[in-house]
Amino acid sequence: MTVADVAAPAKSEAAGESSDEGHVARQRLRMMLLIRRFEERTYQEYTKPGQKIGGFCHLYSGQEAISVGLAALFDKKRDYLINGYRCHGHSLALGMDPRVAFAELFGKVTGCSKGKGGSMHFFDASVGNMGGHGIVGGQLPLGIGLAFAQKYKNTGGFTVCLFGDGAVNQGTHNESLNLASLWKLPVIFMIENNGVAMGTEVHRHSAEKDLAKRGLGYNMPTMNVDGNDLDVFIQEVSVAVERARRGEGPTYISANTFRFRGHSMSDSMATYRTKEQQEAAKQRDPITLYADRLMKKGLLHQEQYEAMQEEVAEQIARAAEQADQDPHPPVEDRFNDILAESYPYQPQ
Ligand SMILES: Cc1ncc(C[n+]2csc(CCOP(=O)(O)OP(=O)(O)O)c2C)c(N)n1
Ligand SMILES: [Mg+2]
Repeated sequence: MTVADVAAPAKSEAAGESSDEGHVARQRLRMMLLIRRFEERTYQEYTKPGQKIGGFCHLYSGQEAISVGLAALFDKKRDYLINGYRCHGHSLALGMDPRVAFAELFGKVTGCSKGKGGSMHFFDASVGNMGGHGIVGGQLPLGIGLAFAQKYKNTGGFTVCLFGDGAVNQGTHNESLNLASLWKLPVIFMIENNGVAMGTEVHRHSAEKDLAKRGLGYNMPTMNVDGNDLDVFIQEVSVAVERARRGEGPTYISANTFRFRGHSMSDSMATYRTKEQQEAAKQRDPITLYADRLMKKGLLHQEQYEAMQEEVAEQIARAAEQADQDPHPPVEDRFNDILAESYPYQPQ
Protein backbone atom coordinates (compact mmCIF):
# COMPACT_ATOMS: atom_id res chain seq x y z
CA MET A 1 0.00 0.00 0.00
CA THR A 2 1.28 3.49 -0.75
CA VAL A 3 0.56 7.01 0.41
CA ALA A 4 -2.28 7.12 -2.11
CA ASP A 5 -4.30 4.63 -0.10
CA VAL A 6 -6.20 6.10 2.80
CA ALA A 7 -8.61 4.66 5.30
CA ALA A 8 -12.16 4.59 4.02
CA PRO A 9 -14.37 7.30 5.52
CA ALA A 10 -16.32 5.93 8.48
CA LYS A 11 -19.28 8.27 8.06
CA SER A 12 -20.50 9.31 4.65
CA GLU A 13 -22.18 12.48 5.94
CA ALA A 14 -18.93 14.01 7.20
CA ALA A 15 -18.20 17.52 6.04
CA GLY A 16 -15.46 17.72 3.44
CA GLU A 17 -15.21 13.96 3.17
CA SER A 18 -15.31 13.78 -0.56
CA SER A 19 -13.42 17.03 -1.08
CA ASP A 20 -9.92 16.92 -2.49
CA GLU A 21 -8.76 18.95 0.50
CA GLY A 22 -9.96 16.28 2.92
CA HIS A 23 -8.55 13.42 0.87
CA VAL A 24 -5.11 14.98 0.48
CA ALA A 25 -5.00 15.98 4.15
CA ARG A 26 -5.86 12.46 5.33
CA GLN A 27 -3.21 11.00 3.03
CA ARG A 28 -0.63 13.25 4.65
CA LEU A 29 -1.76 12.39 8.14
CA ARG A 30 -1.66 8.71 7.27
CA MET A 31 1.89 9.02 5.99
CA MET A 32 3.05 10.71 9.21
CA LEU A 33 1.45 7.85 11.15
CA LEU A 34 3.10 5.30 8.90
CA ILE A 35 6.53 6.81 9.50
CA ARG A 36 5.98 6.91 13.28
CA ARG A 37 4.83 3.27 13.33
CA PHE A 38 7.72 2.21 11.13
CA GLU A 39 10.17 3.78 13.57
CA GLU A 40 8.47 2.21 16.59
CA ARG A 41 8.71 -1.23 15.01
CA THR A 42 12.32 -0.56 14.04
CA TYR A 43 13.10 0.29 17.67
CA GLN A 44 11.53 -3.00 18.78
CA GLU A 45 13.37 -5.03 16.16
CA TYR A 46 16.65 -3.44 17.17
CA THR A 47 16.28 -3.90 20.89
CA LYS A 48 14.46 -7.20 21.36
CA PRO A 49 16.26 -10.54 21.79
CA GLY A 50 17.21 -11.99 18.41
CA GLN A 51 17.97 -8.49 17.12
CA LYS A 52 17.40 -8.33 13.37
CA ILE A 53 19.05 -4.98 12.69
CA GLY A 54 22.78 -4.34 12.90
CA GLY A 55 24.93 -1.22 12.68
CA PHE A 56 23.96 2.38 13.30
CA CYS A 57 20.29 3.26 13.34
CA HIS A 58 18.81 6.75 13.83
CA LEU A 59 15.08 7.16 14.33
CA TYR A 60 13.01 10.01 12.95
CA SER A 61 10.04 10.10 15.36
CA GLY A 62 8.90 13.68 15.98
CA GLN A 63 10.21 15.13 12.72
CA GLU A 64 7.60 13.60 10.37
CA ALA A 65 6.00 16.86 9.22
CA ILE A 66 9.22 17.85 7.46
CA SER A 67 9.50 14.81 5.22
CA VAL A 68 5.77 14.65 4.51
CA GLY A 69 5.74 18.41 3.79
CA LEU A 70 8.67 18.08 1.40
CA ALA A 71 7.02 15.15 -0.38
CA ALA A 72 3.96 17.38 -0.93
CA LEU A 73 6.13 19.92 -2.78
CA PHE A 74 8.23 17.39 -4.64
CA ASP A 75 8.02 16.33 -8.28
CA LYS A 76 9.52 12.83 -8.46
CA LYS A 77 10.28 13.23 -12.16
CA ARG A 78 12.64 16.18 -11.84
CA ASP A 79 13.42 17.01 -8.20
CA TYR A 80 16.07 15.50 -5.93
CA LEU A 81 16.27 14.98 -2.19
CA ILE A 82 19.56 14.24 -0.49
CA ASN A 83 19.94 13.60 3.16
CA GLY A 84 22.04 12.58 6.14
CA TYR A 85 21.75 9.30 7.93
CA ARG A 86 18.34 9.96 9.56
CA CYS A 87 16.65 8.98 6.32
CA HIS A 88 13.82 6.50 6.93
CA GLY A 89 11.03 9.10 7.02
CA HIS A 90 11.93 10.83 3.77
CA SER A 91 12.16 7.55 1.91
CA LEU A 92 8.74 6.40 3.10
CA ALA A 93 7.25 9.83 2.34
CA LEU A 94 8.61 9.60 -1.21
CA GLY A 95 6.79 6.30 -1.61
CA MET A 96 9.19 3.58 -0.53
CA ASP A 97 7.28 0.43 0.38
CA PRO A 98 7.77 -0.23 4.12
CA ARG A 99 8.52 -3.86 3.28
CA VAL A 100 11.48 -2.73 1.15
CA ALA A 101 12.59 -0.40 3.94
CA PHE A 102 12.42 -3.15 6.60
CA ALA A 103 14.22 -5.51 4.23
CA GLU A 104 17.07 -3.00 4.01
CA LEU A 105 17.26 -2.79 7.80
CA PHE A 106 17.22 -6.59 8.10
CA GLY A 107 20.01 -6.93 5.51
CA LYS A 108 17.76 -8.66 2.96
CA VAL A 109 18.32 -8.72 -0.79
CA THR A 110 14.88 -7.16 -1.37
CA GLY A 111 15.97 -3.96 0.44
CA CYS A 112 16.35 -0.66 -1.40
CA SER A 113 20.15 -1.03 -1.34
CA LYS A 114 20.00 -4.83 -1.70
CA GLY A 115 20.44 -5.20 2.04
CA LYS A 116 24.00 -3.90 1.98
CA GLY A 117 23.41 -0.29 2.98
CA GLY A 118 21.36 -0.53 6.15
CA SER A 119 19.62 2.23 8.05
CA MET A 120 21.80 5.12 6.90
CA HIS A 121 21.63 4.30 3.20
CA PHE A 122 18.05 4.32 2.01
CA PHE A 123 18.05 5.25 -1.69
CA ASP A 124 15.61 5.22 -4.57
CA ALA A 125 17.04 7.17 -7.48
CA SER A 126 13.96 6.35 -9.59
CA VAL A 127 11.96 8.89 -7.55
CA GLY A 128 14.76 11.39 -6.94
CA ASN A 129 15.66 10.01 -3.52
CA MET A 130 19.43 10.36 -3.62
CA GLY A 131 19.84 8.79 -0.30
CA GLY A 132 21.10 8.90 3.17
CA HIS A 133 24.76 9.71 3.85
CA GLY A 134 26.70 8.88 6.99
CA ILE A 135 29.33 11.64 7.00
CA VAL A 136 27.98 14.73 8.73
CA GLY A 137 27.86 17.46 6.07
CA GLY A 138 29.05 15.08 3.34
CA GLN A 139 25.76 15.37 1.47
CA LEU A 140 26.01 19.14 0.90
CA PRO A 141 28.58 19.11 -1.92
CA LEU A 142 26.80 16.12 -3.46
CA GLY A 143 23.53 18.04 -3.29
CA ILE A 144 24.88 21.07 -5.10
CA GLY A 145 26.27 18.72 -7.74
CA LEU A 146 22.74 17.45 -8.34
CA ALA A 147 21.45 21.02 -8.46
CA PHE A 148 24.20 21.96 -10.89
CA ALA A 149 23.03 19.17 -13.22
CA GLN A 150 19.44 20.44 -12.96
CA LYS A 151 20.53 23.93 -13.91
CA TYR A 152 22.86 22.74 -16.67
CA LYS A 153 20.12 20.61 -18.21
CA ASN A 154 17.48 23.26 -17.54
CA THR A 155 15.05 20.74 -16.06
CA GLY A 156 13.15 23.18 -13.82
CA GLY A 157 13.77 20.78 -10.94
CA PHE A 158 15.21 21.63 -7.53
CA THR A 159 17.31 19.77 -4.99
CA VAL A 160 16.48 19.80 -1.32
CA CYS A 161 19.61 19.20 0.67
CA LEU A 162 18.83 18.19 4.26
CA PHE A 163 21.24 18.20 7.17
CA GLY A 164 21.20 18.53 10.93
CA ASP A 165 22.06 21.47 13.15
CA GLY A 166 25.34 19.69 13.87
CA ALA A 167 26.42 20.01 10.23
CA VAL A 168 26.52 23.80 10.05
CA ASN A 169 30.10 24.04 11.28
CA GLN A 170 31.50 21.63 8.73
CA GLY A 171 33.72 23.07 6.00
CA THR A 172 31.52 21.49 3.34
CA HIS A 173 28.66 23.71 4.54
CA ASN A 174 30.61 26.90 3.79
CA GLU A 175 31.87 25.69 0.44
CA SER A 176 28.47 24.46 -0.72
CA LEU A 177 26.50 27.56 0.31
CA ASN A 178 28.98 29.84 -1.39
CA LEU A 179 29.06 28.00 -4.72
CA ALA A 180 25.31 27.44 -4.78
CA SER A 181 24.65 31.15 -4.33
CA LEU A 182 27.40 32.26 -6.70
CA TRP A 183 26.07 29.99 -9.42
CA LYS A 184 22.39 30.50 -8.54
CA LEU A 185 21.76 26.79 -8.22
CA PRO A 186 18.19 25.53 -7.65
CA VAL A 187 18.79 24.22 -4.16
CA ILE A 188 17.05 24.43 -0.83
CA PHE A 189 19.42 24.03 2.09
CA MET A 190 17.34 22.78 4.96
CA ILE A 191 18.51 22.24 8.50
CA GLU A 192 16.31 19.72 10.26
CA ASN A 193 16.98 21.64 13.42
CA ASN A 194 16.10 19.34 16.31
CA GLY A 195 18.30 21.42 18.60
CA VAL A 196 20.94 18.78 19.32
CA ALA A 197 23.86 17.13 17.59
CA MET A 198 24.07 13.83 19.44
CA GLY A 199 23.89 15.42 22.93
CA THR A 200 25.33 18.86 22.10
CA GLU A 201 22.81 21.68 22.07
CA VAL A 202 23.09 24.45 19.48
CA HIS A 203 24.17 27.12 21.99
CA ARG A 204 27.22 25.02 22.86
CA HIS A 205 28.59 24.87 19.31
CA SER A 206 27.30 27.92 17.50
CA ALA A 207 28.16 31.55 18.35
CA GLU A 208 24.94 32.56 16.52
CA LYS A 209 22.05 30.56 17.92
CA ASP A 210 19.61 31.53 15.18
CA LEU A 211 20.97 29.08 12.62
CA ALA A 212 18.81 30.45 9.81
CA LYS A 213 21.10 33.49 9.80
CA ARG A 214 23.93 31.31 8.51
CA GLY A 215 22.58 31.79 4.99
CA LEU A 216 22.83 35.60 5.14
CA GLY A 217 26.58 35.75 4.64
CA TYR A 218 26.10 33.96 1.34
CA ASN A 219 23.61 36.41 -0.09
CA MET A 220 20.57 34.17 -0.15
CA PRO A 221 17.13 34.42 1.47
CA THR A 222 16.88 32.66 4.79
CA MET A 223 14.00 31.65 6.99
CA ASN A 224 12.96 29.86 10.14
CA VAL A 225 9.97 27.60 9.60
CA ASP A 226 7.89 25.57 12.00
CA GLY A 227 8.97 22.00 11.28
CA ASN A 228 6.10 20.54 13.33
CA ASP A 229 3.17 22.28 11.67
CA LEU A 230 2.63 20.54 8.36
CA ASP A 231 0.41 23.20 6.77
CA VAL A 232 2.64 26.11 7.75
CA PHE A 233 5.71 24.20 6.62
CA ILE A 234 4.29 23.48 3.16
CA GLN A 235 3.09 27.05 2.69
CA GLU A 236 6.37 28.67 3.72
CA VAL A 237 8.74 26.25 2.01
CA SER A 238 6.77 26.53 -1.25
CA VAL A 239 8.22 30.06 -1.61
CA ALA A 240 11.73 28.57 -1.74
CA VAL A 241 10.60 25.88 -4.18
CA GLU A 242 9.15 28.47 -6.57
CA ARG A 243 12.28 30.60 -6.31
CA ALA A 244 14.45 27.60 -7.19
CA ARG A 245 12.18 26.61 -10.10
CA ARG A 246 12.33 30.17 -11.47
CA GLY A 247 16.14 29.90 -11.56
CA GLU A 248 16.68 32.57 -8.90
CA GLY A 249 18.96 30.44 -6.74
CA PRO A 250 19.16 28.87 -3.31
CA THR A 251 17.26 29.47 -0.07
CA TYR A 252 18.47 28.60 3.41
CA ILE A 253 15.91 27.26 5.87
CA SER A 254 15.99 26.17 9.47
CA ALA A 255 13.04 23.79 9.95
CA ASN A 256 12.68 23.75 13.71
CA THR A 257 11.61 20.52 15.31
CA PHE A 258 12.34 17.99 18.08
CA ARG A 259 13.30 14.35 17.96
CA PHE A 260 11.44 12.14 20.38
CA ARG A 261 14.09 9.48 20.72
CA GLY A 262 17.81 9.45 21.35
CA HIS A 263 20.38 10.26 18.70
CA SER A 264 20.79 6.60 17.79
CA MET A 265 20.05 3.32 19.48
CA SER A 266 22.83 3.83 22.00
CA ASP A 267 21.47 6.82 23.97
CA SER A 268 18.16 7.40 25.67
CA MET A 269 18.25 11.22 25.47
CA ALA A 270 17.50 11.41 29.20
CA THR A 271 20.89 12.88 30.03
CA TYR A 272 20.64 15.93 27.80
CA ARG A 273 16.93 16.71 27.42
CA THR A 274 15.09 17.90 30.49
CA LYS A 275 11.67 16.52 31.38
CA GLU A 276 10.24 20.00 30.70
CA GLN A 277 11.72 20.02 27.20
CA GLN A 278 10.31 16.59 26.48
CA GLU A 279 6.87 17.51 27.83
CA ALA A 280 6.78 20.73 25.81
CA ALA A 281 7.76 18.79 22.68
CA LYS A 282 4.94 16.30 23.19
CA GLN A 283 2.48 19.17 23.22
CA ARG A 284 3.70 19.98 19.73
CA ASP A 285 3.69 16.46 18.31
CA PRO A 286 3.27 17.04 14.55
CA ILE A 287 0.82 14.15 14.21
CA THR A 288 -1.47 15.25 17.02
CA LEU A 289 -1.34 18.88 15.89
CA TYR A 290 -2.40 17.92 12.40
CA ALA A 291 -5.04 15.36 13.39
CA ASP A 292 -6.64 17.89 15.77
CA ARG A 293 -6.73 20.49 13.05
CA LEU A 294 -8.38 18.13 10.58
CA MET A 295 -11.00 17.23 13.16
CA LYS A 296 -11.72 20.88 13.88
CA LYS A 297 -12.12 21.52 10.18
CA GLY A 298 -14.49 18.56 9.87
CA LEU A 299 -12.12 16.71 7.56
CA LEU A 300 -11.60 13.79 9.95
CA HIS A 301 -13.76 11.89 12.48
CA GLN A 302 -12.47 10.18 15.57
CA GLU A 303 -13.65 6.78 14.23
CA GLN A 304 -11.98 7.43 10.95
CA TYR A 305 -8.74 8.34 12.73
CA GLU A 306 -8.85 5.18 14.81
CA ALA A 307 -9.47 3.07 11.72
CA MET A 308 -6.54 4.77 10.01
CA GLN A 309 -4.26 4.05 12.97
CA GLU A 310 -5.29 0.41 13.02
CA GLU A 311 -4.81 0.02 9.32
CA VAL A 312 -1.35 1.57 9.47
CA ALA A 313 -0.38 -0.69 12.38
CA GLU A 314 -1.46 -3.73 10.37
CA GLN A 315 0.39 -2.55 7.29
CA ILE A 316 3.61 -2.09 9.26
CA ALA A 317 3.30 -5.45 11.01
CA ARG A 318 2.71 -7.17 7.67
CA ALA A 319 5.63 -5.37 6.02
CA ALA A 320 8.04 -6.35 8.82
CA GLU A 321 6.90 -9.98 8.71
CA GLN A 322 7.23 -10.16 4.93
CA ALA A 323 10.70 -8.59 4.99
CA ASP A 324 11.71 -11.10 7.64
CA GLN A 325 10.86 -13.96 5.25
CA ASP A 326 13.01 -12.53 2.45
CA PRO A 327 16.47 -13.96 1.74
CA HIS A 328 19.84 -12.41 2.53
CA PRO A 329 21.98 -11.44 -0.47
CA PRO A 330 24.06 -14.32 -1.84
CA VAL A 331 27.68 -14.47 -0.68
CA GLU A 332 28.87 -14.18 -4.32
CA ASP A 333 27.34 -10.70 -4.38
CA ARG A 334 29.43 -9.32 -1.57
CA PHE A 335 31.67 -7.22 -3.81
CA ASN A 336 28.91 -6.10 -6.19
CA ASP A 337 27.03 -2.79 -5.90
CA ILE A 338 29.83 -1.17 -3.96
CA LEU A 339 30.47 1.49 -6.59
CA ALA A 340 28.14 2.65 -9.36
CA GLU A 341 28.73 0.93 -12.68
CA SER A 342 30.68 3.29 -14.95
CA TYR A 343 29.17 4.31 -18.26
CA PRO A 344 30.48 6.39 -21.15
CA TYR A 345 29.85 10.11 -20.74
CA GLN A 346 27.26 11.31 -23.22
CA PRO A 347 26.85 15.07 -23.49
CA GLN A 348 23.18 16.04 -24.01
C1 LIG B 1 32.27 14.18 9.70
C2 LIG B 1 31.59 13.46 10.84
N1 LIG B 1 31.90 13.78 12.11
C3 LIG B 1 31.28 13.15 13.14
C4 LIG B 1 30.37 12.16 12.90
C5 LIG B 1 29.66 11.50 14.06
N2 LIG B 1 28.30 11.98 14.16
C6 LIG B 1 27.28 11.27 13.64
S1 LIG B 1 25.86 12.05 13.84
C7 LIG B 1 26.53 13.34 14.62
C8 LIG B 1 25.69 14.47 15.12
C9 LIG B 1 25.02 15.24 14.05
O1 LIG B 1 23.90 15.94 14.57
P1 LIG B 1 22.94 16.78 13.66
O2 LIG B 1 23.69 17.28 12.48
O3 LIG B 1 22.28 17.81 14.51
O4 LIG B 1 21.87 15.75 13.11
P2 LIG B 1 20.76 14.92 13.90
O5 LIG B 1 21.45 13.66 14.34
O6 LIG B 1 20.30 15.75 15.03
O7 LIG B 1 19.69 14.63 12.92
C10 LIG B 1 27.88 13.16 14.73
C11 LIG B 1 28.79 14.12 15.37
C12 LIG B 1 30.09 11.84 11.54
N3 LIG B 1 29.19 10.91 11.21
N4 LIG B 1 30.69 12.51 10.55
MG1 LIG C 1 20.38 17.79 15.36
